[in-house]
Amino acid sequence: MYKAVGSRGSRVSRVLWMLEELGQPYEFVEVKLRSPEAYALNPSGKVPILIDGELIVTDSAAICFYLADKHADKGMGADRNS
Ligand SMILES: N[C@@H](CCC(=O)N[C@@H](CS)C(=O)NCC(=O)O)C(=O)O
Repeated sequence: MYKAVGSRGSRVSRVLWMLEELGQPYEFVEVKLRSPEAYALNPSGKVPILIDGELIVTDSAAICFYLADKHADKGMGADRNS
């Protein structure tokens, strides 16, 4: 299951919205900005952070593109053929 890491009111809401739109189950892991928990996952200490198994993806836009590509069947990504 995906883990969406962030603090309430942060850009993690973009990731949660994307996961909801894709119908993917996820766990919201609340961490404070620039906390030891955030730094452990992202050298900048910033959120949001997506954990997908062994993979860690940071930056809300990158996370949304990653999810859109991974779940291309849901039609949330760019149509690179047009
Ligand atoms: N471009 C990044 C920006 C990430 C970012 O600045 N996140 C804020 C929370 S919304 C943060 O962690 N701020 C902590 C800081 O800059 O010290 C993204 O879209 O994810």
